[in-house]
Amino acid sequence: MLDESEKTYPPSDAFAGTAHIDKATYDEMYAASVNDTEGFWAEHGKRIDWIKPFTKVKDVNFDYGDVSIKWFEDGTLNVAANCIDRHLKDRGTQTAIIWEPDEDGEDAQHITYQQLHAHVCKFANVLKSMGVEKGDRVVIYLPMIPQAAYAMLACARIGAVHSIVFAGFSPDALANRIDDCRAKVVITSDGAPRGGRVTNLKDNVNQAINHAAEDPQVLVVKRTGQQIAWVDGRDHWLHEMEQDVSDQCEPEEIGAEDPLFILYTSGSTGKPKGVVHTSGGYLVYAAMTHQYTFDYHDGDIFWCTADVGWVTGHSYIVYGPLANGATTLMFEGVPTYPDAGRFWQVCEKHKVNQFYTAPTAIRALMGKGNEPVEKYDLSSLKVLGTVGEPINPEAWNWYNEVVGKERCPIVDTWWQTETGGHLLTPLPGATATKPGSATLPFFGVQPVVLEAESGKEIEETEAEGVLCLADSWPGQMRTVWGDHQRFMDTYFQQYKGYYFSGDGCRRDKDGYYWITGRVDDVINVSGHRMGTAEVESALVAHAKVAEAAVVGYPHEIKGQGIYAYVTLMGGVEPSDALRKELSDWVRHEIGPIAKPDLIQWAPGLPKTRSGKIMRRILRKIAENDPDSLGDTSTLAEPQVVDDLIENRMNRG
Ligand code: 6R9
Repeated sequence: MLDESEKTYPPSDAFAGTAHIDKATYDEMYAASVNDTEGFWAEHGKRIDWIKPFTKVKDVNFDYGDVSIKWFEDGTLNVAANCIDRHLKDRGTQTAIIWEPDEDGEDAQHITYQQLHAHVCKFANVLKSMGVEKGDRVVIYLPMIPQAAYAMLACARIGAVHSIVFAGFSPDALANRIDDCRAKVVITSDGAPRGGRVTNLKDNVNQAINHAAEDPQVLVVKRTGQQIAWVDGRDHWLHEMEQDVSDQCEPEEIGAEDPLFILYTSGSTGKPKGVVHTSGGYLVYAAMTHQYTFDYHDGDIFWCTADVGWVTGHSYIVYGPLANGATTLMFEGVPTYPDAGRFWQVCEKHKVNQFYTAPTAIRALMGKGNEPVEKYDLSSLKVLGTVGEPINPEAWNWYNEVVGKERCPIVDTWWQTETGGHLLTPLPGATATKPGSATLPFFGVQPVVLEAESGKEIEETEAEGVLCLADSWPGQMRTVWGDHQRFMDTYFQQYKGYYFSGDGCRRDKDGYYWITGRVDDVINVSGHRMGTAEVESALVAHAKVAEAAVVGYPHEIKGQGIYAYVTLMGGVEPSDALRKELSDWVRHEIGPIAKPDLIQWAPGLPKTRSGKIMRRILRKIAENDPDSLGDTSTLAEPQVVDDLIENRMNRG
């Protein structure tokens, strides 16, 4: 649990003095944004370039059964032109992307806006030559290399819809996503170096396409030069295809509500959902939050350490920063390779001004002591950000003191794949922060706290319940790819008239929000969302497993770990070797992030008489809190629980 510290950290006068937004401005703009939402966004929608300016601002209906979300709907634009072409006149020779490779011995690259333009145009022409047209889907399965950004922007330029699949996902997970969006092309690389090891990405793609129903073409970026298996006619080298195309490509005119990308994310039930973001509102929101949340100024070097496979990488490595004409740093590696000083070495080397990472990385590095941080000159840093999960005050304090030298405001940004950009966040020149709190809403965002059971809105300032949003904002997801009903069922059914975030929260006497974590069956492992149902279905797909139930438990570094209760098939003997076999199986089925941390053999699972697994009880056992199981009177076989408690894996 977060232990609330009463200590607050107001921005210094010096910081507030030069910031885009100070407290008075925040108060005034926030009031305007909720009192006259249309007027506010009509104005701020102009921060991007429109081919045909919008005349309608907002057309939103949150009523279950009829949900429809449109922003700037009659405007047209091109997202890539906003991220590249419009900067060429004034900052063509400015670095757009700094690329820092996995090995610190390999040279970093500085890609200017002019060069970015040429790369993206060529890439777009290659896609066109492969038959990709406006509205077609392109899956991107790449390491953190500049070509990942080129690929995204190339799709945006021609109006194709990209769907990035994190390179850590397995061939099966990739196959499901290729099939769900019916991808025409998959973009990958021969291999993916990360932390000194290489993943054979092209191999994974070969396997995925073998399993998939779809038969996409494959475009391959040469990254490692390793040997790969090749299918003639289907596979193409990017560098070969680029030889035959021009470095000019006219941007397509795209409707504001045409999809920009699909990004799959885990929910509490079923397969991952394809979250759909559209072009106009998303870009306005990503750009505006990037500028204000990080107080980004021209010439600053911005580094978001996320992978482009997650929404954070979409909004704050690529679209937000580039729409603002920023210099964005893209890092191929991991925080602990070659050693625990890598982040700080990169900050020093590239004079990073804003640094944005996840609590799990902060905790892992905090565990390595202060020395790896203190070795480097971090005086360029101005703002520190966190995202992905609640940050415990201890990690917050370390980040503030050891990394930021108590000079850099910390922005704890709460948002989701579904929200496109920050919803709750401090603005560094405006908001007094409290360690562990995501503080206050961004402009136009109307958070409400509802009683979980009754769904009643809690009017008092101090409140605890589930976090919902009372109205839309331009960066909101529009639908689930191919399944609008599922979109409505997931986000608008339980609490009518609101967008339900799936998170619990508390609002304190100052109106500050404290996220308490998911209230559904989603666990947050190192800031990555994992549906317990997904891990369970992988486990039961193993021939030796009869039944499985998966819950989260507190994990010192990862935030939450994956705890699996497994009932074996009759006659199968439990063993440590089998534990490893099952862990590896899940890793193989979904990917390393889904691998259970603890597996407990369960002769039976606690169920209600109607056969529903009582996860609440399993959670308590996994949290090593068996004394507060609560009401167990509906259990079909109470003795099952005694056995599970007796043999629990997590004794704290
Ligand atoms: C951007 C991103 C979303 C879920 C979200 C919540 C958790 C994200 C947080 C946070 C507390 C923060 N979360 N940021 N919890 N404080 N600052 O992470 O998107 O991968 O979709 O995850 O992550 O539980 O609902 P996504």
